[in-house]
Amino acid sequence: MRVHAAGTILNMKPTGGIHRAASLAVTIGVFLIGGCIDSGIYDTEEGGSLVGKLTPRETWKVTGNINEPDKAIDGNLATAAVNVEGVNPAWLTVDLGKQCLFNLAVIDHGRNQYGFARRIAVYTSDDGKEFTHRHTVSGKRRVTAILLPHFVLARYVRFQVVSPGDKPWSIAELFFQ
Ligand SMILES: [Ca+2]
Repeated sequence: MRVHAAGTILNMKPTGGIHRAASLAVTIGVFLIGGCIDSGIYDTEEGGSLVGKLTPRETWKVTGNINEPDKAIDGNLATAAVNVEGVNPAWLTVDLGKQCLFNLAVIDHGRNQYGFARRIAVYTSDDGKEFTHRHTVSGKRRVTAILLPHFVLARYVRFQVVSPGDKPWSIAELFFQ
């Protein structure tokens, strides 16, 4: 029994070490690539947002077929990019300025709390031309948080309405982590 117990311990030690090393490597990788910039997640200067930052919002660019797409990234929750009636499918693409690793995208609908799409799809791209579908989820009142099934390394993120909601799609601000 003693030998067996000792063997178990000996077997466990290297495994644990490998796991710790792998975990450390992932942590370092996420820190170096994923953050793009090092920032506190609970940053009161960002209006108390619970979501971290990838690249400075001021460096982002946005395009889309909805009204005033710039309002989706102006750092002001009181302003919003709003879908024009009859535009279908509505979409919005954010250029983060450089490739970042992330697995969470958040659409804050701001004052138009019912301005969520019934179904919303997320695509990503490295060059802004070829996009890959990453996930489709149901929109939510007030805030639609989209947790991607896998981490994605990408520079461009496109949100596209699959099924419109009762109110015009409204994006007060976008967040990524
Ligand atoms: Ca805004």
